Amino acid sequence: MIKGPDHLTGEDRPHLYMDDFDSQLKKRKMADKKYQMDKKIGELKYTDLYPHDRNGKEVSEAMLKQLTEVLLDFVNETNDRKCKVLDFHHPEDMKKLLDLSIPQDGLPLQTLIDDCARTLKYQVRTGHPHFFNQLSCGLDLVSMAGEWLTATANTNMFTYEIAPVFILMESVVLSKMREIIGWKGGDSILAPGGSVSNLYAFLAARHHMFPNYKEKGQSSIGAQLVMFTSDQCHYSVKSCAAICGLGTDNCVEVPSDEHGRMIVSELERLVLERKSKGQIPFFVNCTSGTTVLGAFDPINQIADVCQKHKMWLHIDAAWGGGLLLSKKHRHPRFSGVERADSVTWNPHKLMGTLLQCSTIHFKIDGLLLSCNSMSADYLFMTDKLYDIKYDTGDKVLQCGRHNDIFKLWLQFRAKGLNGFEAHMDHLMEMAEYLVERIKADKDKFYLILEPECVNVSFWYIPKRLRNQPHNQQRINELAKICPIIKSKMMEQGTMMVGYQPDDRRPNFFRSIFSSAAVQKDDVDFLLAELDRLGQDL
Ligand code: ABU
Repeated sequence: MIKGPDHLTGEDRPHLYMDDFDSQLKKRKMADKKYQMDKKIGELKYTDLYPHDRNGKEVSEAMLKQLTEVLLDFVNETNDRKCKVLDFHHPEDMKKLLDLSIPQDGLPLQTLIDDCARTLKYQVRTGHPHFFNQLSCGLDLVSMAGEWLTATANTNMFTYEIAPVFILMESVVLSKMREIIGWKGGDSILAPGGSVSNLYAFLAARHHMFPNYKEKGQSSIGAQLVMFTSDQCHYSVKSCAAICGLGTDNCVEVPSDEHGRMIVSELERLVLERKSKGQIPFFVNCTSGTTVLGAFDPINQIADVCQKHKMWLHIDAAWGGGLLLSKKHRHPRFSGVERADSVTWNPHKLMGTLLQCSTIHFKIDGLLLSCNSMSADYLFMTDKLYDIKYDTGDKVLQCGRHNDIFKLWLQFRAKGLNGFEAHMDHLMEMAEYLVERIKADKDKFYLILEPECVNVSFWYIPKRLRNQPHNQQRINELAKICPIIKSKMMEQGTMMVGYQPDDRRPNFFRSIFSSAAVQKDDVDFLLAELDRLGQDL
């Protein structure tokens, strides 16, 4: 019988490359020594830094230069294929390797540097070429440089008054993204993640259809609002229904086909069904790049239904949005995208912008402001010395807003549109290469479906299950193996690739290509490593 990871305890755990706990502790001390500052400076405290000490230039610079060494080592290790992707420890062991306590009196500068070094030592290297685990992978150095600058500038994005350059950058970049979508004009904003971007779309759609909702609430609608999305959509779409008063029963899941794409005839059938009950279908979410299978719903067909029934068309392209930048891959996936009323697009996914960087775009200008504006007197005064349309903070739900634009603008400057296009084409090429290798090694791997995006879904087949009919019994066995291989790769630290079940099948691997670091030899490594870890299971 195959044991799941819950049963793998103590000596059962694979320790092939793992050091024992004592040697980890020794290594921790070595790591502390590596970043030794001048002893006299290391013994000083935060009060010797700017701004506490007006003459703190020398000490401040010494500390930040030492920190830079820590960060650069992490960058080098991330890009070194001989380094592990992670140094995994169970939470209780990890607590012993770290000092997480909050002291009564502040600690010396050397201890802070040691804390930083130790933090990165045990952090998963998500930019490592063997990290295939998440939709957001990679460590784009230009974007990282942007994030360093952003942290140093430390401003809030609510007004032009305190973020003049960043606010203008936001306007230029978002306008270019709308142009890429295919719109003239419109409006956009950066949001804290794709889920919140989808929420903005929902709120704008309701506001557009029921402008009195903002003041009068539910009574201005009078009947049950209903929204529609495919059964493969991101869960945040359903959460809009939960938090905006519809209830999840009124977020109708439209069945998808075997590729994971919405069945549009079912959408229309379900819209008519709800209409016949006196309800108001008002919003359709069309996913461009589903989280697990990477499927693209057919935009033009969905847009026709929306037009016929006067519903708002939102496209959740949080994941697939980057492919808008590729002439080769944009069509047919995004054919009809310009017909949408709103589009979510996360540069922190396919475009490799550092986390987080999520955008939401609207075809109609002015809607964001009229929907969300609260005109707080203390921030958004109307008698300022500059054009107050640049006080973008009044368009958003939150007050304080992190600067997520500079790292994206700098990336656009570095890559240009052509560089981003080449990046998209490279990611797709890596996914195509994995598919080709899987098909060429049918004995050991089983491709679940031809991917439309950079999500490659497959099973690994251990020796004992090779040359057997691919029936439900074998699928169930292959599914049990996924978490075991995953636990081995994490404990040995050699690689990370995700697995999950979906509504059609039990556990399978989903490999993601969204890191510029990945080359063909890394794809070869992925397959060889799965085989090394799994062949005898
Ligand atoms: N929708 C959030 C991303 C999920 C993932 O990285 O797999």
